[in-house]
Amino acid sequence: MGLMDRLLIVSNRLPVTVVRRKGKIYLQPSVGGLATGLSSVLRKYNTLWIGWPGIEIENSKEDLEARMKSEGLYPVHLSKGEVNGYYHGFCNKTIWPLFHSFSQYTVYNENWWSAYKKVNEKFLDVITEIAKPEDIIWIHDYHLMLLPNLLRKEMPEARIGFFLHIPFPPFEIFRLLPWRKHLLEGILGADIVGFHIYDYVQNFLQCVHRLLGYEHELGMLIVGDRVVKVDAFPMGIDYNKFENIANSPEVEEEVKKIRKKLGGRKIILSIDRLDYTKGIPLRLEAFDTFLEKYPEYIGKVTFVLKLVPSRTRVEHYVQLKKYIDELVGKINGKYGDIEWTPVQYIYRFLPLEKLVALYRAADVALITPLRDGMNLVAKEFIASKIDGKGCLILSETTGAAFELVEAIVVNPNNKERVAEALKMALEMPEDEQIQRIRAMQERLRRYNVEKWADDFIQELNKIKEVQQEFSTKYLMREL
Ligand code: GDG
Repeated sequence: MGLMDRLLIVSNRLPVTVVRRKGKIYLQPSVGGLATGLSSVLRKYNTLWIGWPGIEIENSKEDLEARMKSEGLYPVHLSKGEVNGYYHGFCNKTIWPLFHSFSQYTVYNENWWSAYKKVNEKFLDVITEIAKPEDIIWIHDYHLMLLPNLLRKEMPEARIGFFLHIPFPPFEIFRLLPWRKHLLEGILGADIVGFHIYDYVQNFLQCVHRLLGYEHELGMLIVGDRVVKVDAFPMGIDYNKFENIANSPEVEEEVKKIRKKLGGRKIILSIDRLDYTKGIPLRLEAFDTFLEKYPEYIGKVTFVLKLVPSRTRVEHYVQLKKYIDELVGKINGKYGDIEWTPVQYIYRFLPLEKLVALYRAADVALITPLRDGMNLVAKEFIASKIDGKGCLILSETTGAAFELVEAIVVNPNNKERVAEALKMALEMPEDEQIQRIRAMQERLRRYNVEKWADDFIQELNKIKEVQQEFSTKYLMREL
């Protein structure tokens, strides 16, 4: 692979957002997400990015379009109606809940499905305009599950990879979807299909078997005359970035400030997007159970609950926010006094330096999603612990739990057990903390985000070779 290889990254959002202020239009880097995680990887390739710029406009201004293209950004413009049906509807209210096994929250709506199909086709149009046969095309996530096959039909020889960032649900859940076969066929247009962990790979292969009848061999499927490989690629983080920020004098200062402000008490930390999959109410209840069960900790420990607003237009999220506000108030009312607030609640996006300072200042990270494709927060916490001190409590229903085996792994529904885990974490001898954290750091440093992307692309290239061999054999058999 040469330096000039072109990599086309296709994802719902571009790494920039177009914002309209006082009638003028600006480009603003999108915060968090794929873009920041991948920035170090992307420098290695000649990367173009295709995605929605985050603003609902039918016709883009030409100068803006030109500016974006000069930076390798190719916008897919969506109308208000499309954004509603495809994004707020099908992605956020159908796929997101169902794939996280929240089938009771899942809404099935034929119009949203139509919008989803239409938007996937719009992405196709933008790609076919720019893609060349030798390009590597990497499609990301649940917003674009139809795209691999749409693209395959237009460009039969293309090199296409698909990676899903969220869990792939078990057959019993996936089968509930009226459009289940279309989605599987859509994904199978890729040459390589990647998931965070083997459980999702197994689920996917089982669905493919039960719904489409394809048997696999070691994760290889034969779809028509193509070989498709399905495999696990646990996503890593930009380890050096977190380590470096954690090491900076500014963060050092900030850590001291945080500790001082919290009166030198032990700090329990959690960081999430405000989402029902993250198990936030149960976590607060577990903290309540902890204080009830071990009253010696009253006044001695502060729980910093750091949330970012997310999908504030979806009713379930609005209700959840209200419920969390109430629970925080209830716990603070029950135990707090003038000098001590048990739960310190932050509901906004913080600059990365502040986030890393929180990671460093915390004694315990309490990360207990009900279901989470991977969970990068757990990995970032470990990377930021430059002195090796601290303890991670992680729920077994996250992808990250399969790698971070030195964490205290819990079932998030078991409040008693989470309360015990908190006690154990707060009382863990320092040498044991260091031993556990160093072991996890070793692994995360090696399998970082760069390695993850390299692995994925390498596998994609390999499978292309296997396909060529396969089609030669196939041809010979026919002769
Ligand atoms: C999806 C899957 C999978 C959070 N608050 C702030 C902030 N963040 C950053 C964190 C972290 C990211 O947001 C959250 O990533 P997670 O992986 O924890 O969770 P999701 O957003 O649900 O991501 C997940 C992931 O995709 C990748 O495949 O792991 O399972 O659901 O990087 O640091 N960043 C800043 N300020 C904040 O206040 N700067």
